[in-house]
Amino acid sequence: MEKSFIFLIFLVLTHRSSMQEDDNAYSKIPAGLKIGIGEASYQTEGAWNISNKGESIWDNFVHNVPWKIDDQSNGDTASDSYYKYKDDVKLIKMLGLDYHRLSISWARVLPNGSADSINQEGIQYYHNFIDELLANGIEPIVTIYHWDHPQVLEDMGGWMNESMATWFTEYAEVLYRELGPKVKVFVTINEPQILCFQGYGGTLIAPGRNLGPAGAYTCGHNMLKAHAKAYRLYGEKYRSAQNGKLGIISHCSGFLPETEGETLPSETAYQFRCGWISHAIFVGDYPQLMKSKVAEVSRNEGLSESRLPKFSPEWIRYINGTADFFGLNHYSSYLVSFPTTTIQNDSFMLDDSGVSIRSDPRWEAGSLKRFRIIPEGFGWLLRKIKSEYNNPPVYITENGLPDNGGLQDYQRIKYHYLYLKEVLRAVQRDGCNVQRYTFWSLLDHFEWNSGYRHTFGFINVNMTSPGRERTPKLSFSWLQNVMRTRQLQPPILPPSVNTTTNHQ
Ligand SMILES: *[C@@H]1O[C@H](CO)[C@@H](O)[C@H](O)[C@H]1NC(C)=O
Ligand SMILES: *[C@@H]1O[C@H](CO)[C@@H](O)[C@H](O)[C@H]1NC(C)=O
Ligand SMILES: *[C@@H]1O[C@H](CO)[C@@H](O)[C@H](O)[C@H]1NC(C)=O
Ligand SMILES: *[C@@H]1O[C@H](CO)[C@@H](O)[C@H](O)[C@H]1NC(C)=O
Ligand SMILES: *[C@@H]1O[C@H](CO)[C@@H](O)[C@H](O)[C@H]1NC(C)=O
Ligand SMILES: CC(=O)N[C@H]1CO[C@H](CO)[C@@H](O)[C@@H]1O
Repeated sequence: MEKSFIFLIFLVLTHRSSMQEDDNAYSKIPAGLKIGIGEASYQTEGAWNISNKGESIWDNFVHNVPWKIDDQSNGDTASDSYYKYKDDVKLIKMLGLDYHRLSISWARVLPNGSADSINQEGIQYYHNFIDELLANGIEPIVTIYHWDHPQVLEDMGGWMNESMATWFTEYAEVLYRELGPKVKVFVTINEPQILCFQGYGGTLIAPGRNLGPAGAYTCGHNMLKAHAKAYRLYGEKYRSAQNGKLGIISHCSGFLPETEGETLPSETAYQFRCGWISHAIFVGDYPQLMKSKVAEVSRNEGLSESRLPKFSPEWIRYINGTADFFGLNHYSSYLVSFPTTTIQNDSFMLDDSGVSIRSDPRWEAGSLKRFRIIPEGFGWLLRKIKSEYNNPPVYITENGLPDNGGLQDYQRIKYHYLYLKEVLRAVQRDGCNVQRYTFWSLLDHFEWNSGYRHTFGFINVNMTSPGRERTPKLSFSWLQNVMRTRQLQPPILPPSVNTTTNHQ
Protein backbone atom coordinates (compact mmCIF):
# COMPACT_ATOMS: atom_id res chain seq x y z
CA MET A 1 0.00 0.00 0.00
CA GLU A 2 2.63 2.45 1.12
CA LYS A 3 4.95 1.31 -1.64
CA SER A 4 2.44 1.83 -4.41
CA PHE A 5 1.58 5.25 -3.00
CA ILE A 6 5.23 6.26 -3.17
CA PHE A 7 5.43 4.84 -6.68
CA LEU A 8 2.44 6.92 -7.63
CA ILE A 9 4.12 10.09 -6.34
CA PHE A 10 7.22 9.11 -8.27
CA LEU A 11 5.14 8.78 -11.42
CA VAL A 12 3.54 12.16 -10.91
CA LEU A 13 6.91 13.80 -10.28
CA THR A 14 8.67 12.24 -13.28
CA HIS A 15 5.74 13.09 -15.48
CA ARG A 16 5.82 16.71 -14.31
CA SER A 17 9.54 17.02 -14.83
CA SER A 18 9.35 15.67 -18.37
CA MET A 19 6.63 18.22 -19.06
CA GLN A 20 8.77 21.04 -17.68
CA GLU A 21 11.94 19.80 -19.33
CA ASP A 22 10.85 21.37 -22.60
CA ASP A 23 11.06 24.90 -21.42
CA ASN A 24 13.92 25.07 -18.95
CA ALA A 25 16.05 21.99 -18.65
CA TYR A 26 18.49 22.37 -21.51
CA SER A 27 18.69 26.08 -22.20
CA LYS A 28 22.37 26.48 -21.29
CA ILE A 29 24.78 26.25 -24.21
CA PRO A 30 27.30 23.60 -23.09
CA ALA A 31 31.03 24.41 -23.17
CA GLY A 32 31.62 21.89 -26.00
CA LEU A 33 29.20 23.60 -28.39
CA LYS A 34 30.58 26.50 -30.43
CA ILE A 35 28.21 28.95 -32.10
CA GLY A 36 28.86 30.77 -35.37
CA ILE A 37 27.29 32.21 -38.49
CA GLY A 38 27.98 31.77 -42.20
CA GLU A 39 28.01 33.10 -45.75
CA ALA A 40 28.94 31.91 -49.25
CA SER A 41 31.15 33.75 -51.74
CA TYR A 42 28.79 34.12 -54.71
CA GLN A 43 25.88 35.12 -52.49
CA THR A 44 27.65 38.05 -50.84
CA GLU A 45 30.91 39.17 -52.48
CA GLY A 46 29.89 40.87 -55.71
CA ALA A 47 32.99 42.19 -57.55
CA TRP A 48 32.41 39.46 -60.10
CA ASN A 49 34.77 40.92 -62.72
CA ILE A 50 37.31 42.68 -60.49
CA SER A 51 41.06 42.13 -60.21
CA ASN A 52 41.45 39.29 -62.72
CA LYS A 53 38.70 37.13 -61.26
CA GLY A 54 37.60 34.47 -63.77
CA GLU A 55 34.00 33.84 -64.75
CA SER A 56 32.23 31.30 -62.52
CA ILE A 57 29.28 29.10 -63.51
CA TRP A 58 27.06 31.47 -61.52
CA ASP A 59 28.30 34.56 -63.39
CA ASN A 60 27.60 32.68 -66.60
CA PHE A 61 24.14 31.48 -65.50
CA VAL A 62 22.78 34.83 -64.28
CA HIS A 63 24.08 36.66 -67.36
CA ASN A 64 22.99 34.13 -69.99
CA VAL A 65 19.70 32.81 -68.60
CA PRO A 66 18.53 35.67 -66.34
CA TRP A 67 14.92 34.48 -66.54
CA LYS A 68 15.92 31.51 -64.38
CA ILE A 69 16.22 33.90 -61.43
CA ASP A 70 12.84 34.80 -59.85
CA ASP A 71 13.44 38.56 -59.96
CA GLN A 72 15.94 38.46 -62.89
CA SER A 73 18.61 39.77 -60.54
CA ASN A 74 22.22 38.61 -60.18
CA GLY A 75 25.19 38.58 -57.81
CA ASP A 76 27.30 41.12 -59.73
CA THR A 77 27.31 43.34 -56.65
CA ALA A 78 25.31 41.22 -54.16
CA SER A 79 26.00 42.40 -50.58
CA ASP A 80 29.27 44.02 -51.74
CA SER A 81 31.25 42.05 -49.16
CA TYR A 82 34.36 42.06 -51.36
CA TYR A 83 34.68 45.73 -50.33
CA LYS A 84 32.83 45.64 -47.00
CA TYR A 85 34.35 42.60 -45.30
CA LYS A 86 35.72 44.75 -42.47
CA ASP A 87 32.21 46.04 -41.71
CA ASP A 88 30.99 42.44 -41.73
CA VAL A 89 33.67 41.33 -39.27
CA LYS A 90 32.69 44.22 -36.94
CA LEU A 91 29.11 42.97 -36.99
CA ILE A 92 30.15 39.36 -36.32
CA LYS A 93 32.18 40.62 -33.39
CA MET A 94 29.23 42.63 -32.08
CA LEU A 95 27.22 39.41 -32.12
CA GLY A 96 29.85 37.77 -29.91
CA LEU A 97 30.08 34.66 -32.08
CA ASP A 98 32.81 32.02 -31.79
CA TYR A 99 33.41 31.53 -35.53
CA HIS A 100 32.48 32.60 -39.04
CA ARG A 101 32.01 30.24 -41.98
CA LEU A 102 33.04 31.76 -45.33
CA SER A 103 33.61 30.20 -48.75
CA ILE A 104 36.33 30.84 -51.32
CA SER A 105 35.47 31.73 -54.90
CA TRP A 106 37.41 29.16 -56.96
CA ALA A 107 37.35 31.48 -60.00
CA ARG A 108 38.72 34.40 -57.96
CA VAL A 109 41.74 32.34 -56.90
CA LEU A 110 42.25 30.30 -60.10
CA PRO A 111 40.70 32.41 -62.90
CA ASN A 112 41.22 29.82 -65.62
CA GLY A 113 40.92 26.76 -63.44
CA SER A 114 44.58 25.87 -63.52
CA ALA A 115 46.51 25.80 -60.25
CA ASP A 116 49.54 26.98 -62.24
CA SER A 117 48.21 30.53 -62.40
CA ILE A 118 47.12 31.73 -59.00
CA ASN A 119 45.51 35.16 -59.02
CA GLN A 120 47.47 36.95 -56.29
CA GLU A 121 44.88 39.69 -55.81
CA GLY A 122 42.21 37.04 -55.42
CA ILE A 123 43.98 35.03 -52.74
CA GLN A 124 45.00 38.26 -51.01
CA TYR A 125 41.34 39.14 -50.46
CA TYR A 126 40.87 35.93 -48.47
CA HIS A 127 44.10 36.50 -46.52
CA ASN A 128 42.78 39.94 -45.57
CA PHE A 129 39.32 38.65 -44.62
CA ILE A 130 40.73 35.78 -42.51
CA ASP A 131 43.33 38.03 -40.85
CA GLU A 132 40.58 40.48 -39.95
CA LEU A 133 38.53 37.66 -38.36
CA LEU A 134 41.51 36.36 -36.39
CA ALA A 135 42.47 39.86 -35.21
CA ASN A 136 38.97 40.11 -33.76
CA GLY A 137 39.10 36.74 -32.03
CA ILE A 138 36.76 35.03 -34.50
CA GLU A 139 37.72 31.59 -35.79
CA PRO A 140 37.47 31.18 -39.60
CA ILE A 141 35.86 28.07 -41.07
CA VAL A 142 36.58 27.82 -44.78
CA THR A 143 34.38 26.16 -47.37
CA ILE A 144 36.64 25.35 -50.30
CA TYR A 145 33.77 25.04 -52.78
CA HIS A 146 30.26 26.45 -52.44
CA TRP A 147 28.85 25.91 -55.97
CA ASP A 148 30.83 28.52 -57.92
CA HIS A 149 33.51 26.72 -59.95
CA PRO A 150 35.25 28.41 -62.94
CA GLN A 151 33.22 28.36 -66.16
CA VAL A 152 36.28 27.08 -68.07
CA LEU A 153 36.05 23.86 -66.06
CA GLU A 154 32.34 23.59 -66.75
CA ASP A 155 33.16 23.94 -70.46
CA MET A 156 35.19 20.74 -70.06
CA GLY A 157 32.24 18.92 -68.49
CA GLY A 158 32.29 20.21 -64.93
CA TRP A 159 31.18 17.57 -62.41
CA MET A 160 30.29 15.23 -65.27
CA ASN A 161 34.02 14.92 -65.96
CA GLU A 162 35.98 12.68 -63.61
CA SER A 163 39.01 14.97 -64.12
CA MET A 164 37.13 17.47 -61.96
CA ALA A 165 38.31 15.42 -58.95
CA THR A 166 41.92 16.21 -59.91
CA TRP A 167 41.22 19.88 -60.67
CA PHE A 168 39.43 20.21 -57.34
CA THR A 169 42.30 18.61 -55.43
CA GLU A 170 44.85 20.93 -57.05
CA TYR A 171 42.70 23.91 -56.08
CA ALA A 172 42.27 22.59 -52.53
CA GLU A 173 46.04 22.26 -52.22
CA VAL A 174 46.49 25.93 -53.14
CA LEU A 175 44.21 26.79 -50.22
CA TYR A 176 45.92 24.40 -47.77
CA ARG A 177 49.26 25.96 -48.67
CA GLU A 178 48.07 29.57 -48.58
CA LEU A 179 45.42 29.58 -45.85
CA GLY A 180 46.09 26.33 -43.98
CA PRO A 181 48.53 27.89 -41.48
CA LYS A 182 45.64 30.01 -40.12
CA VAL A 183 42.54 27.94 -40.90
CA LYS A 184 41.86 24.92 -38.70
CA VAL A 185 38.55 23.78 -40.22
CA PHE A 186 38.07 23.21 -43.96
CA VAL A 187 34.90 22.05 -45.66
CA THR A 188 35.57 20.52 -49.06
CA ILE A 189 32.18 20.68 -50.82
CA ASN A 190 28.88 22.25 -49.81
CA GLU A 191 25.76 20.10 -50.33
CA PRO A 192 26.46 17.73 -53.24
CA GLN A 193 22.81 16.68 -52.99
CA ILE A 194 21.37 20.06 -53.96
CA LEU A 195 23.96 21.07 -56.55
CA CYS A 196 23.88 17.68 -58.29
CA PHE A 197 20.09 17.36 -58.43
CA GLN A 198 19.18 20.98 -59.12
CA GLY A 199 22.22 22.01 -61.19
CA TYR A 200 23.10 18.81 -63.10
CA GLY A 201 19.94 16.67 -62.81
CA GLY A 202 17.64 19.67 -63.28
CA THR A 203 17.77 23.30 -64.38
CA LEU A 204 16.93 25.28 -61.23
CA ILE A 205 20.45 26.42 -60.41
CA ALA A 206 23.76 26.76 -62.27
CA PRO A 207 24.91 25.12 -64.46
CA GLY A 208 21.33 23.94 -65.20
CA ARG A 209 22.36 20.93 -67.28
CA ASN A 210 19.05 19.00 -67.08
CA LEU A 211 20.62 15.53 -67.19
CA GLY A 212 18.06 13.76 -65.01
CA PRO A 213 18.82 11.41 -62.09
CA ALA A 214 21.66 9.67 -63.96
CA GLY A 215 23.47 13.02 -64.35
CA ALA A 216 22.89 13.85 -60.71
CA TYR A 217 24.31 10.49 -59.59
CA THR A 218 27.41 10.91 -61.78
CA CYS A 219 27.92 14.38 -60.32
CA GLY A 220 27.73 12.97 -56.77
CA HIS A 221 30.06 10.12 -57.73
CA ASN A 222 32.74 12.52 -58.97
CA MET A 223 32.28 14.82 -55.97
CA LEU A 224 32.83 11.94 -53.56
CA LYS A 225 36.07 11.11 -55.38
CA ALA A 226 37.11 14.78 -55.37
CA HIS A 227 36.38 15.09 -51.66
CA ALA A 228 38.29 11.93 -50.80
CA LYS A 229 41.34 12.92 -52.87
CA ALA A 230 41.44 16.35 -51.24
CA TYR A 231 41.03 14.81 -47.77
CA ARG A 232 43.77 12.22 -48.35
CA LEU A 233 46.14 14.85 -49.76
CA TYR A 234 45.71 16.96 -46.62
CA GLY A 235 46.50 13.88 -44.53
CA GLU A 236 49.64 13.09 -46.51
CA LYS A 237 51.14 16.57 -46.83
CA TYR A 238 49.58 19.12 -44.48
CA ARG A 239 47.88 17.56 -41.46
CA SER A 240 51.01 17.02 -39.36
CA ALA A 241 52.05 20.67 -39.69
CA GLN A 242 48.63 22.33 -39.80
CA ASN A 243 46.58 20.00 -37.61
CA GLY A 244 43.22 21.05 -39.04
CA LYS A 245 39.93 19.21 -39.44
CA LEU A 246 38.27 18.43 -42.77
CA GLY A 247 34.82 17.32 -43.79
CA ILE A 248 32.11 17.57 -46.43
CA ILE A 249 28.63 19.03 -45.92
CA SER A 250 25.49 16.95 -46.46
CA HIS A 251 22.11 18.55 -46.92
CA CYS A 252 19.73 16.49 -44.77
CA SER A 253 16.07 17.13 -44.05
CA GLY A 254 14.00 15.39 -41.40
CA PHE A 255 11.76 12.61 -42.70
CA LEU A 256 8.84 11.93 -40.39
CA PRO A 257 6.52 8.99 -41.10
CA GLU A 258 3.10 9.95 -42.46
CA THR A 259 1.70 6.96 -40.56
CA GLU A 260 3.06 6.60 -37.06
CA GLY A 261 5.22 3.54 -36.63
CA GLU A 262 5.77 3.04 -40.37
CA THR A 263 9.52 3.52 -40.61
CA LEU A 264 10.51 2.19 -44.05
CA PRO A 265 9.46 5.33 -45.98
CA SER A 266 11.52 7.50 -43.59
CA GLU A 267 14.47 5.16 -43.88
CA THR A 268 14.23 5.15 -47.68
CA ALA A 269 13.97 8.94 -47.97
CA TYR A 270 16.87 9.36 -45.55
CA GLN A 271 19.18 6.95 -47.40
CA PHE A 272 18.40 8.42 -50.83
CA ARG A 273 19.03 12.00 -49.83
CA CYS A 274 21.36 12.15 -46.84
CA GLY A 275 22.78 8.62 -46.89
CA TRP A 276 23.71 8.83 -50.58
CA ILE A 277 26.70 11.02 -49.68
CA SER A 278 27.16 10.31 -45.96
CA HIS A 279 27.07 6.50 -46.12
CA ALA A 280 29.97 6.44 -48.58
CA ILE A 281 32.04 8.52 -46.18
CA PHE A 282 31.06 7.12 -42.78
CA VAL A 283 30.26 3.48 -43.59
CA GLY A 284 31.59 2.73 -47.08
CA ASP A 285 29.86 2.67 -50.50
CA TYR A 286 26.29 3.81 -51.25
CA PRO A 287 23.50 2.57 -48.95
CA GLN A 288 22.37 -0.97 -49.90
CA LEU A 289 18.75 0.18 -49.96
CA MET A 290 19.57 2.86 -52.51
CA LYS A 291 21.64 0.52 -54.70
CA SER A 292 18.83 -2.05 -54.83
CA LYS A 293 16.11 0.46 -55.51
CA VAL A 294 17.93 2.35 -58.30
CA ALA A 295 18.88 -0.99 -59.90
CA GLU A 296 15.22 -2.03 -59.84
CA VAL A 297 13.97 1.27 -61.28
CA SER A 298 16.66 1.14 -63.98
CA ARG A 299 15.66 -2.44 -64.92
CA ASN A 300 12.02 -1.40 -65.13
CA GLU A 301 13.01 1.38 -67.51
CA GLY A 302 14.81 -1.13 -69.74
CA LEU A 303 18.34 0.07 -68.94
CA SER A 304 21.06 -2.57 -69.21
CA GLU A 305 22.60 -1.52 -65.89
CA SER A 306 21.80 0.61 -62.87
CA ARG A 307 22.05 4.34 -63.46
CA LEU A 308 23.69 4.65 -60.05
CA PRO A 309 27.43 4.38 -60.86
CA LYS A 310 29.44 1.71 -59.04
CA PHE A 311 32.59 2.27 -56.99
CA SER A 312 35.41 -0.24 -57.28
CA PRO A 313 36.44 -1.89 -53.96
CA GLU A 314 39.54 0.35 -54.01
CA TRP A 315 37.43 3.53 -54.29
CA ILE A 316 35.05 2.30 -51.57
CA ARG A 317 37.99 1.91 -49.19
CA TYR A 318 39.59 5.18 -50.34
CA ILE A 319 36.42 7.24 -49.69
CA ASN A 320 35.47 5.48 -46.47
CA GLY A 321 36.57 7.38 -43.37
CA THR A 322 37.38 10.68 -45.09
CA ALA A 323 35.79 13.06 -42.58
CA ASP A 324 36.80 14.46 -39.21
CA PHE A 325 33.22 15.64 -38.59
CA PHE A 326 29.74 15.27 -40.05
CA GLY A 327 28.97 18.60 -41.78
CA LEU A 328 25.20 19.12 -41.71
CA ASN A 329 23.00 21.70 -43.39
CA HIS A 330 19.43 21.41 -42.13
CA TYR A 331 16.38 23.57 -42.74
CA SER A 332 13.13 21.66 -42.53
CA SER A 333 11.28 18.34 -42.48
CA TYR A 334 8.70 16.40 -44.48
CA LEU A 335 6.08 13.73 -44.05
CA VAL A 336 6.92 10.61 -46.02
CA SER A 337 5.01 7.52 -47.15
CA PHE A 338 4.87 5.02 -49.98
CA PRO A 339 2.16 6.40 -52.25
CA THR A 340 -0.81 4.18 -52.91
CA THR A 341 -2.15 6.01 -55.95
CA THR A 342 -0.59 9.18 -57.37
CA ILE A 343 2.98 10.14 -56.63
CA GLN A 344 3.29 13.39 -54.76
CA ASN A 345 6.71 14.93 -54.87
CA ASP A 346 8.36 18.19 -54.02
CA SER A 347 10.44 20.21 -56.43
CA PHE A 348 13.90 19.56 -55.12
CA MET A 349 14.65 16.06 -56.29
CA LEU A 350 13.81 13.90 -59.23
CA ASP A 351 13.75 10.78 -57.26
CA ASP A 352 14.12 7.03 -57.72
CA SER A 353 13.20 6.30 -54.11
CA GLY A 354 9.48 5.80 -54.76
CA VAL A 355 8.75 7.73 -51.57
CA SER A 356 6.12 10.42 -51.48
CA ILE A 357 7.30 13.51 -49.66
CA ARG A 358 5.06 16.35 -48.60
CA SER A 359 4.81 19.21 -46.15
CA ASP A 360 1.96 19.26 -43.70
CA PRO A 361 0.09 22.50 -44.58
CA ARG A 362 -0.67 22.94 -40.85
CA TRP A 363 3.03 23.49 -40.17
CA GLU A 364 3.95 27.16 -40.20
CA ALA A 365 6.05 28.12 -43.25
CA GLY A 366 8.70 30.73 -44.00
CA SER A 367 8.39 32.80 -47.17
CA LEU A 368 9.23 29.71 -49.26
CA LYS A 369 6.69 26.95 -48.65
CA ARG A 370 9.14 24.10 -48.33
CA PHE A 371 10.73 25.82 -45.33
CA ARG A 372 8.32 24.74 -42.58
CA ILE A 373 8.94 25.22 -38.88
CA ILE A 374 9.06 21.64 -37.63
CA PRO A 375 11.82 21.40 -35.01
CA GLU A 376 11.00 17.81 -33.95
CA GLY A 377 12.25 16.72 -37.39
CA PHE A 378 15.67 18.18 -36.48
CA GLY A 379 15.75 16.11 -33.28
CA TRP A 380 14.77 13.04 -35.33
CA LEU A 381 17.64 13.72 -37.75
CA LEU A 382 20.30 14.31 -35.10
CA ARG A 383 19.37 11.05 -33.35
CA LYS A 384 19.37 9.27 -36.73
CA ILE A 385 22.91 10.51 -37.50
CA LYS A 386 24.03 9.42 -34.03
CA SER A 387 22.74 5.89 -34.45
CA GLU A 388 23.59 5.53 -38.14
CA TYR A 389 27.26 6.55 -37.94
CA ASN A 390 28.31 5.73 -34.38
CA ASN A 391 27.83 9.22 -32.99
CA PRO A 392 30.35 11.24 -35.04
CA PRO A 393 31.16 14.86 -34.13
CA VAL A 394 28.46 16.89 -35.91
CA TYR A 395 29.08 20.40 -37.16
CA ILE A 396 25.74 21.99 -38.03
CA THR A 397 26.99 24.27 -40.81
CA GLU A 398 23.68 25.89 -41.84
CA ASN A 399 20.29 26.33 -40.19
CA GLY A 400 17.89 29.15 -41.03
CA LEU A 401 14.54 30.41 -42.28
CA PRO A 402 13.68 32.62 -45.27
CA ASP A 403 11.33 35.59 -45.01
CA ASN A 404 10.48 38.50 -47.28
CA GLY A 405 12.79 40.94 -45.59
CA GLY A 406 12.20 43.73 -43.08
CA LEU A 407 13.75 44.47 -39.72
CA GLN A 408 11.05 43.03 -37.43
CA ASP A 409 11.86 39.38 -38.09
CA TYR A 410 9.88 37.76 -35.29
CA GLN A 411 9.49 34.54 -37.26
CA ARG A 412 13.25 34.11 -37.68
CA ILE A 413 13.73 34.46 -33.91
CA LYS A 414 10.99 31.95 -33.22
CA TYR A 415 12.49 29.48 -35.70
CA HIS A 416 15.98 29.70 -34.20
CA TYR A 417 14.63 29.55 -30.67
CA LEU A 418 12.80 26.29 -31.44
CA TYR A 419 15.59 24.76 -33.55
CA LEU A 420 18.44 25.62 -31.19
CA LYS A 421 16.33 24.28 -28.31
CA GLU A 422 16.00 21.01 -30.22
CA VAL A 423 19.80 20.90 -30.67
CA LEU A 424 20.44 21.58 -26.98
CA ARG A 425 18.06 18.78 -26.00
CA ALA A 426 19.61 16.33 -28.50
CA VAL A 427 23.06 17.10 -27.05
CA GLN A 428 22.24 17.15 -23.35
CA ARG A 429 19.45 14.58 -23.12
CA ASP A 430 20.26 12.21 -25.99
CA GLY A 431 24.05 12.47 -26.06
CA CYS A 432 24.27 13.57 -29.70
CA ASN A 433 27.82 14.76 -30.34
CA VAL A 434 26.98 18.17 -31.85
CA GLN A 435 30.01 20.46 -31.55
CA ARG A 436 29.03 23.45 -33.70
CA TYR A 437 25.82 25.25 -34.58
CA THR A 438 25.90 27.76 -37.45
CA PHE A 439 23.18 30.37 -37.94
CA TRP A 440 22.44 31.00 -41.62
CA SER A 441 23.04 33.72 -42.62
CA LEU A 442 24.87 36.86 -41.50
CA LEU A 443 23.52 39.13 -44.24
CA ASP A 444 20.69 39.43 -46.67
CA HIS A 445 22.29 38.19 -49.88
CA PHE A 446 21.67 36.76 -53.37
CA GLU A 447 19.53 33.69 -52.72
CA TRP A 448 20.39 31.69 -55.89
CA ASN A 449 17.33 31.20 -58.12
CA SER A 450 15.17 33.15 -55.63
CA GLY A 451 17.22 36.30 -56.24
CA TYR A 452 16.65 38.89 -53.52
CA ARG A 453 13.01 38.08 -52.76
CA HIS A 454 13.77 35.73 -49.90
CA THR A 455 16.23 36.62 -47.19
CA PHE A 456 17.93 34.67 -44.40
CA GLY A 457 20.02 37.47 -42.86
CA PHE A 458 20.28 38.67 -39.27
CA ILE A 459 21.37 41.91 -40.91
CA ASN A 460 19.40 43.74 -43.59
CA VAL A 461 21.33 44.98 -46.61
CA ASN A 462 19.81 47.79 -48.67
CA MET A 463 20.06 46.19 -52.11
CA THR A 464 18.74 49.25 -53.94
CA SER A 465 21.41 51.52 -52.53
CA PRO A 466 24.90 51.64 -54.08
CA GLY A 467 26.27 51.83 -50.51
CA ARG A 468 24.65 48.48 -49.56
CA GLU A 469 24.12 49.82 -46.03
CA ARG A 470 23.82 47.18 -43.30
CA THR A 471 21.09 47.44 -40.64
CA PRO A 472 20.79 44.87 -37.83
CA LYS A 473 17.37 43.23 -37.55
CA LEU A 474 15.49 42.37 -34.36
CA SER A 475 16.98 38.85 -34.54
CA PHE A 476 20.44 40.46 -34.27
CA SER A 477 19.74 41.69 -30.73
CA TRP A 478 18.15 38.35 -29.80
CA LEU A 479 21.30 36.56 -30.98
CA GLN A 480 23.52 39.02 -29.12
CA ASN A 481 21.67 38.10 -25.92
CA VAL A 482 22.06 34.39 -26.59
CA MET A 483 25.81 34.84 -26.99
CA ARG A 484 26.21 37.24 -24.05
CA THR A 485 24.51 34.78 -21.67
CA ARG A 486 25.42 31.59 -23.55
CA GLN A 487 21.87 30.63 -22.82
CA LEU A 488 18.90 30.13 -25.11
CA GLN A 489 16.70 33.25 -24.92
CA PRO A 490 12.90 33.14 -25.20
CA PRO A 491 11.52 34.31 -28.54
CA ILE A 492 10.52 37.95 -28.93
CA LEU A 493 6.82 38.01 -29.76
CA PRO A 494 5.15 40.53 -32.05
CA PRO A 495 3.20 43.16 -30.05
CA SER A 496 -0.22 41.76 -31.02
CA VAL A 497 0.45 38.15 -30.01
CA ASN A 498 -0.27 37.02 -26.44
CA THR A 499 2.32 34.89 -24.68
CA THR A 500 0.33 31.64 -24.55
CA THR A 501 0.24 31.15 -28.32
CA ASN A 502 1.44 27.72 -29.31
CA HIS A 503 4.23 27.60 -31.89
CA GLN A 504 2.40 25.12 -34.12
C1 LIG B 1 32.06 44.55 -64.64
O1 LIG B 1 30.67 44.27 -64.58
C2 LIG B 1 29.86 45.42 -64.46
C3 LIG B 1 28.43 44.94 -64.30
O2 LIG B 1 28.28 44.33 -63.06
C4 LIG B 1 30.03 46.30 -65.68
O3 LIG B 1 29.27 47.48 -65.53
C5 LIG B 1 31.49 46.66 -65.83
O4 LIG B 1 31.68 47.35 -67.03
C6 LIG B 1 32.36 45.40 -65.84
N1 LIG B 1 33.75 45.78 -65.80
C7 LIG B 1 34.63 45.26 -66.64
C8 LIG B 1 36.04 45.72 -66.46
O5 LIG B 1 34.33 44.44 -67.50
C1 LIG C 1 45.37 31.91 -66.85
O1 LIG C 1 45.15 33.09 -66.12
C2 LIG C 1 46.32 33.84 -65.93
C3 LIG C 1 45.96 34.98 -64.98
O2 LIG C 1 44.72 35.52 -65.24
C4 LIG C 1 46.83 34.31 -67.30
O3 LIG C 1 47.98 35.09 -67.13
C5 LIG C 1 47.16 33.08 -68.11
O4 LIG C 1 47.58 33.46 -69.40
C6 LIG C 1 45.95 32.19 -68.24
N1 LIG C 1 46.32 30.97 -68.87
C7 LIG C 1 45.58 30.43 -69.82
C8 LIG C 1 46.09 29.14 -70.38
O5 LIG C 1 44.54 30.92 -70.20
C1 LIG D 1 37.37 15.88 -69.43
O1 LIG D 1 38.57 16.55 -69.21
C2 LIG D 1 39.62 16.13 -70.05
C3 LIG D 1 40.89 16.83 -69.62
O2 LIG D 1 41.36 16.25 -68.42
C4 LIG D 1 39.28 16.41 -71.48
O3 LIG D 1 40.30 15.94 -72.33
C5 LIG D 1 37.98 15.77 -71.83
O4 LIG D 1 37.58 16.16 -73.11
C6 LIG D 1 36.90 16.14 -70.84
N1 LIG D 1 35.71 15.38 -71.08
C7 LIG D 1 34.56 15.94 -71.42
C8 LIG D 1 33.42 15.00 -71.58
O5 LIG D 1 34.43 17.14 -71.57
C1 LIG E 1 34.72 1.61 -43.47
O1 LIG E 1 35.57 1.89 -42.38
C2 LIG E 1 35.14 1.36 -41.16
C3 LIG E 1 36.04 1.88 -40.06
O2 LIG E 1 37.37 1.71 -40.40
C4 LIG E 1 35.14 -0.15 -41.24
O3 LIG E 1 34.66 -0.69 -40.05
C5 LIG E 1 34.24 -0.57 -42.39
O4 LIG E 1 34.30 -1.98 -42.56
C6 LIG E 1 34.65 0.11 -43.67
N1 LIG E 1 33.67 -0.18 -44.71
C7 LIG E 1 33.94 -0.82 -45.84
C8 LIG E 1 32.83 -1.06 -46.76
O5 LIG E 1 35.07 -1.21 -46.10
C1 LIG F 1 17.67 52.09 -49.51
O1 LIG F 1 18.43 52.93 -50.31
C2 LIG F 1 17.65 53.76 -51.16
C3 LIG F 1 18.59 54.47 -52.12
O2 LIG F 1 19.66 55.07 -51.39
C4 LIG F 1 16.83 54.71 -50.30
O3 LIG F 1 16.02 55.52 -51.12
C5 LIG F 1 15.95 53.90 -49.36
O4 LIG F 1 15.27 54.74 -48.46
C6 LIG F 1 16.77 52.89 -48.58
N1 LIG F 1 15.88 52.00 -47.87
C7 LIG F 1 15.90 51.89 -46.55
C8 LIG F 1 14.92 50.94 -45.96
O5 LIG F 1 16.69 52.50 -45.85
C1 LIG G 1 2.34 15.09 -58.55
C2 LIG G 1 3.57 15.86 -58.88
O1 LIG G 1 3.81 16.93 -58.34
N1 LIG G 1 4.39 15.31 -59.77
C3 LIG G 1 5.63 15.95 -60.21
C4 LIG G 1 6.84 15.21 -59.68
O2 LIG G 1 8.04 15.74 -60.23
C5 LIG G 1 8.12 15.66 -61.63
C6 LIG G 1 9.49 16.14 -62.03
O3 LIG G 1 9.76 17.41 -61.50
C7 LIG G 1 6.99 16.50 -62.24
O4 LIG G 1 7.06 16.42 -63.63
C8 LIG G 1 5.66 16.00 -61.73
O5 LIG G 1 4.64 16.84 -62.19
